[in-house]
Amino acid sequence: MTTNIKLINWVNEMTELCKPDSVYWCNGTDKEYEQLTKELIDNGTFIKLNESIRPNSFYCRSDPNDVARVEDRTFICTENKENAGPNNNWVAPKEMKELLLKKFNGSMKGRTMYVIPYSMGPIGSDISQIGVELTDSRYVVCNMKIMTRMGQPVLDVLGNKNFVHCLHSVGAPLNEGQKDSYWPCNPEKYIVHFPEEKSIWSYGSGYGGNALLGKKCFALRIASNMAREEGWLAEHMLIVGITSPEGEKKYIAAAFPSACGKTNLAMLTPTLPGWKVETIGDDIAWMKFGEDGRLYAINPESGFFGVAPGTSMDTNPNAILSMNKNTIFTNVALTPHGDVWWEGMTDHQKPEKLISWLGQDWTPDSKGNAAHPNARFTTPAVQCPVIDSAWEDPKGVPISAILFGGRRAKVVPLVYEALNWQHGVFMGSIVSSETTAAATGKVGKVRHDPFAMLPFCGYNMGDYFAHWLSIGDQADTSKLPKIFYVNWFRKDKSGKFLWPGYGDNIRVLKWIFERTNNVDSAIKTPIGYLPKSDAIDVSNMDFPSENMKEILTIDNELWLDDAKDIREFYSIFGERLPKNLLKEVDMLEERLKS
Ligand code: GTP
Ligand code: SPV
Ligand code: MN
Repeated sequence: MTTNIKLINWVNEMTELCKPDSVYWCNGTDKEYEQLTKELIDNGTFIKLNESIRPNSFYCRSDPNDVARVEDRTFICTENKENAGPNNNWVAPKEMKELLLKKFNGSMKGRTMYVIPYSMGPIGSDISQIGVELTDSRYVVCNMKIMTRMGQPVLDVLGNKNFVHCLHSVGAPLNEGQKDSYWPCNPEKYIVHFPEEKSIWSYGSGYGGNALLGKKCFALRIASNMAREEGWLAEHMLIVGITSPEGEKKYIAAAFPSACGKTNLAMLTPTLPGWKVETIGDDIAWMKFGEDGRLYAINPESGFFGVAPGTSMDTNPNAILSMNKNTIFTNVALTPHGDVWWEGMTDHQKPEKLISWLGQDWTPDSKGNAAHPNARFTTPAVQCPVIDSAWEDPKGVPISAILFGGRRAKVVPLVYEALNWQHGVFMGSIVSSETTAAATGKVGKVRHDPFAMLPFCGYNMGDYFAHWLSIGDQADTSKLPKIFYVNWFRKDKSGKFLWPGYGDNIRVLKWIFERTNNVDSAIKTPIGYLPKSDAIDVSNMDFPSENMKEILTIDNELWLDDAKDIREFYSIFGERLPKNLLKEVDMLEERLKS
């Protein structure tokens, strides 16, 4: 329990507004989780998976219209529209509050309102932040139990301090006697942030980043505002430890857009002998300067909410092994033995008759996918076989390199390195990537997604670029991470991936690792440093040298087209775009033309 008056008053006010039948304060115990999963089974939301195959795990289908983040329904409500920027949907706070008060009025009727105190980051660490989510979804409580540290221990460290107020309702009140849906939600959705008062109001969706408010809403959109005010970074990045055969260990962070390979890189199984990769986090990094002047990163989450399709013992065995117990699966397919299946899980073996994510009979001859492309597993990070021993270290881990990347079938080479910090910030700002199923809307369309933060930066992206530049200005340059850009997704003319990716990405990481030790293995090109022709280790792999040449080739004409496109993209930020980034485009063009 708590004596925090702010919290008690807020819970009372929101109870009055949302009118739930009852209020329940989550204590975070396993017993509580057991009770909630039982209720979810009774409601038809969860199906218990076969205990002898996958202990304490659950299968869940969402409403087919509530399967991913809704970017067009996501809002940043600042007093001044300019502060939200062209990268965000904006409505004036007063107007939005009025609208939301109407939506939330009685929105929890017939349901329980759960109070979830949670910590992003290890409980009690200086770097950690506390939020409280009020929700009428048991599914959300169960996922928050895995994804965050939650319950009574958080209230104990919160004491009388303030916290991020997170209100969530699926927007499906129940009349007396009305039977609940297996996945209650509302066709009208609002994912709303008030960065100035540090609060989040989410209405209508029960899925992923729309509803688990600690993740994108808090740890990125609200935290990016805090980070800017306080001089640190809240980023859409994985964090990974890499140890060389000589026993030298370094940590790197990498920002790729949603469904572009963070979880896979975070727990990669190296195909190069002697190299070791260990996981700190797979989605979000909070980075601050340490006393030694280096950037240190923590993973604010305690679980993985990972993309299921494409995950197999071949591509990501550590993910498969992480989810062998205590896991929630959403929108995958169900096997006759009470286990789960998805596209890409068993490439050597056709699945038997399944029940699809839509609840229909499915065989390999059926139309459509068995699992939704954005089907996900929610699993505790501690279960990852290669979790790093420092993953909960409140100091964080020192970062030696920062990678940016995206899905680009053409133009962008396998890897290149920034000339300096400012050029690296430029590289982050020009990330563009084909859209994926992680958000609703068209898939496969190339769009600008600077720093993989387009949907997650909680303020004007022009100011965000300036913040990144200022991080470089504050620092001792020799201690800053080196910046790289990678692209695992180059395709040949027939549309096949040129680079095998996954475990073979260690070969690129090896080059990056060596470059952070200033090994002379690069040539200067107009876009940055590229690996010398034989610098990427292709030992014990069948990779034609023509292919290597192709994925390391720069076509100046295509890059000049890209530069034009970058100028156009930059223009939307007007005065807020740092002049030094425009200078970087000028210099890029000059180098490409000379
Ligand atoms: P979010 O959780 O949405 O932020 O996604 P993510 O960035 O963690 O992406 P994830 O690692 O889950 O990968 C998304 C999809 O890309 C999966 O279907 C993977 O199989 C595929 N993928 C990941 N890495 C590679 C790679 O190196 N090459 C290829 N071709 N595909 C990859
Ligand atoms: C992403 O879309 O980047 C995710 C999934 O990590 S969600 O939590 O739904 O945002
Ligand atoms: Mn993500």
